[in-house]
Amino acid sequence: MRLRAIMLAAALPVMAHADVTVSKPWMRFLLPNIPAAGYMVLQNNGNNNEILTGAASPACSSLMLHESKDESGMAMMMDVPSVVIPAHGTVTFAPGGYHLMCMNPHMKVGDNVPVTLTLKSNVTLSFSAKVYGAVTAP
Ligand SMILES: [Cu+2]
Repeated sequence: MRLRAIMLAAALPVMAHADVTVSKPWMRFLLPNIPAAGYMVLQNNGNNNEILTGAASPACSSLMLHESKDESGMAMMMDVPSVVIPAHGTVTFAPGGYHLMCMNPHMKVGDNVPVTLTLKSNVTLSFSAKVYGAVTAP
């Protein structure tokens, strides 16, 4: 029974821990010398705010929390130290907004890249993100 439970868990594309779930994870990869970007939806089903504080992937030399902003017509991108996932709320990482920035990406289109997110509560969320190219996106 125990083995069966483990196999079922491994078959799920997205893992849930604590009260936060990750859905629709994907990466956009262009070229090895251009940072790749990671996107997903974080949902907090709990009664308390959760705070995303970091991300990591073996496919990236570092994986940072970034936010794109449009400042008077200029597309800007900045590091963000943390992202609040409000109680009973969602935060969407999507092109033009929050994203994971993958430095020195080691991946190719079609790969499934392991990603781990860390919450301030020390909970980690591990999942795999499918890699898409410039044109194709889910
Ligand atoms: Cu960025």
